[in-house]
Amino acid sequence: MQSKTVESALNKQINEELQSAYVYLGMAAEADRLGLPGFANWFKMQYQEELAHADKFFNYILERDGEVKLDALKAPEIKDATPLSLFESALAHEQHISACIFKLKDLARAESDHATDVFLEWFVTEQVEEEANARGVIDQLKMIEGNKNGLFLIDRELAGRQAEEAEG
Ligand code: OFO
Repeated sequence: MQSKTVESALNKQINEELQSAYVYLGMAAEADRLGLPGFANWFKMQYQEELAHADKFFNYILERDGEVKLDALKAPEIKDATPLSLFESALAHEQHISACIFKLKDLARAESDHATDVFLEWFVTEQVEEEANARGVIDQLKMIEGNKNGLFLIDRELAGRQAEEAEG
């Protein structure tokens, strides 16, 4: 049985992951509004990946004989979006999630919760990839400096992201 402090922090992380999903769903809608179906696809896949992350925490709490407590979500705030601002927000969001995971890991160690410490390893690695993915698209968008042909090509590339890749 894990400590109640760790359990409560894991429950908070379910909310963070579901909030991430909600943010990406909002970004998918915004990308569609901007006429970028490939971007919308990428954010929709990311939305699904975040749901899978929330599910991992959900299942883990139950596996440890804990109690899942779900909390309310906030509406995503996306204003005056551009292709670049969407991905800059995605990167900032992932950096926030990385900080949450590191804090959780510190807590698990402080509580001598070895199982949770090991469970969180996957997320540490995943966050490196999530930040790198967003950064990669930001680099491409900066390179084209708003050129429409370039944007068309990036949109086509992002349209290729498949659900399998998003399983996480
Ligand atoms: Fe984006 O990795 Fe979960 O939140």
